[in-house]
Amino acid sequence: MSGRTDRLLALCRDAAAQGRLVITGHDGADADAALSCVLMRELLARAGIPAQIVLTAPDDQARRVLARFGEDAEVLCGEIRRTDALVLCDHHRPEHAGQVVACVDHHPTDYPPDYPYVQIEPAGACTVMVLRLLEEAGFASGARCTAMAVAALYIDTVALRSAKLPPGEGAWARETAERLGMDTAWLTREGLHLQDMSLPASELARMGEKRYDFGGRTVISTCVQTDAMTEEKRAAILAEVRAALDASGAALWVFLHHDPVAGFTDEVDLWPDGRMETVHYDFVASRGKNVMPRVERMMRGRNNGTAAGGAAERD
Ligand SMILES: [Mn+2]
Repeated sequence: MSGRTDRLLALCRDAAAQGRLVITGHDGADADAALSCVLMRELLARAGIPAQIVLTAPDDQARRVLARFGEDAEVLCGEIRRTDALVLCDHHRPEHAGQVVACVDHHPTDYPPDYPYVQIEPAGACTVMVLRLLEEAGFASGARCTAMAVAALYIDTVALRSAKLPPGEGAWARETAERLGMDTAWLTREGLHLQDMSLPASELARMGEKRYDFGGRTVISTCVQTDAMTEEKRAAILAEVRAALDASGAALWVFLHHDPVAGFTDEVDLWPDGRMETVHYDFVASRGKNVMPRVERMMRGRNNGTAAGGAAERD
């Protein structure tokens, strides 16, 4: 048992003694959010702490991946109550009422939250962080938990291609997948998550949607992974993003186009005043590691509510 797992488990034990302890991922839970909740439930269960997973609107991929591991997404869905104590996985800003006891996350921020237990570290997948906590707490992680962490890693890092993958984690994932006889072709397909570009632009514009609150300003981000973007399609998608931004009242919309085959990311920032700025990365950028920390600094760094600014404010 390490100092931090002692502390985490003691906090969770206290919270569970006083009411319902809920483990949750971000809204529109992706595979990593869902799997990290499953491993967190495992950690707490091994320590004899009752807790329940509550997911909100898990995406299709999360549902598929959960099913592969014998977990029914429907059973894990529900509503978070004001009186719940919360353990946040794969995010660090609560999206629902409730008292946050702990967060375990791999989205770096210059503005960490102030909960009794905060663990935000660079990692390819949050599920890997929770796997390490299981091991640190002295519980054998077992093939099933390890396989869930490997699957989350493939899926959360564009099949081990994303810049957020720390050194060594890709090799660990490949070796472990091999050792456990996992279906790496399936993992790679899920990880690349190449979008069906025949979908309407209005749908492509909303893929992978996440909302952020940066000091009271709402930022929305969506992303498409494809090796088949055309100029025409891109213009149509950006027109839909522009319309969605206008309807949303958000302060900024960050649209990401990842091409995992050619190995680049284009970030398009759309502002309510009509400006549009593109940042090109000559690698598959990570929304959590490369994009949003800079956007957060940019949004929080503004000292008044005007929409002015842009390139000069960026670092
Ligand atoms: Mn994640």
